[in-house]
Amino acid sequence: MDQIRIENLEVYAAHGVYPKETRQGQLFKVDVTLNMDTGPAGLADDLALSTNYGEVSRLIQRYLWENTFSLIEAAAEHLAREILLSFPRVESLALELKKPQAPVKIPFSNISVRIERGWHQAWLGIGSNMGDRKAYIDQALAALEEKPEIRQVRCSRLITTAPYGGVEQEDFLNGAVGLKTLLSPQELLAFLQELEHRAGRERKIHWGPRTLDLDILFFEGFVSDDPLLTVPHPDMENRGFVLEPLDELCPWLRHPLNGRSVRQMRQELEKRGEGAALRSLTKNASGS
Ligand code: A4P
Ligand code: MG
Repeated sequence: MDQIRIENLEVYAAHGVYPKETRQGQLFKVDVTLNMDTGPAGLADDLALSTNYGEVSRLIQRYLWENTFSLIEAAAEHLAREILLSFPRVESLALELKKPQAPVKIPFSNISVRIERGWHQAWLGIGSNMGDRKAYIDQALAALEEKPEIRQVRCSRLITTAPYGGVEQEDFLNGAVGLKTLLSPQELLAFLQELEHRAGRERKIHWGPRTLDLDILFFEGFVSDDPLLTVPHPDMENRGFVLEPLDELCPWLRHPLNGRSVRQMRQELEKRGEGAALRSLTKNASGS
């Protein structure tokens, strides 16, 4: 990807663990590489289509001056997020925060922290089978849209599906959601659980009825078998209620573990006659 780079930007700030550092402040230097498509701005020779490196520099100076952190890790983390939130054309960045006057009693030329952060593509499953199902789903979508660290939220059509998994319960309304986020997979899960909680969800029966269920199906290249956060979401190849909506958004997406695309997984499921778990497909799925 194209890059805009700022090197050795000098700012005065007061980050540090020792009282003297936060009282007096010291010199910091910042390198930042902004990854973005500079093509449109380059072709049109138009700053409005690019990211203004002067504005980025001033944001860095202001942010590091106005906020005080003990650790340069924290200063870098928060600064990176601030830049990504403020300059929407930047897809990802590398940021190095240098502390050349750090209080170390041995000669050194530099001490720094370097991090890489950016927007990640995630795919969610969304479902409800209690109360006003459509309203619960719409509220969750609105909350996702409102979260600054989430953007480009796109929801598939909602479909009515028969319950999967052997628990006798009402039909579900299911959909899939694509979004970009600055959150880590764990932070995204915590936010989804907060939305489930806001929808009054109670965890009584495993696989049982719920006002709102939000699952992380895929999160960019992330793979985890931690029971608290398993990604890709297990068992999706057997679930028509996951694959059919997902197929509408990203048929080409490959499962990183089994190597099959969403379209292939859906077709294989339907060949086994199990896609028929889907009872009806509704464009404007109505409420409960
Ligand atoms: N967890 C682990 N990985 C993830 C992940 N990728 N995304 C953990 C979200 N959560 C994840 O989930 C239990 C635990 O899973 C959480 O604490 C989280 O840390 P839960 O939502 O409390 O319980 P659950 O939803 O009852 O269990 P589970 O295993 O998540 O069930 P599923 O897979 O969500 O399936 N039939 C139809 N037609 N439509 C449905 O939507 N949904 C289910 C539930 C069953 N049958 C269905 C449907
Ligand atoms: Mg769940």
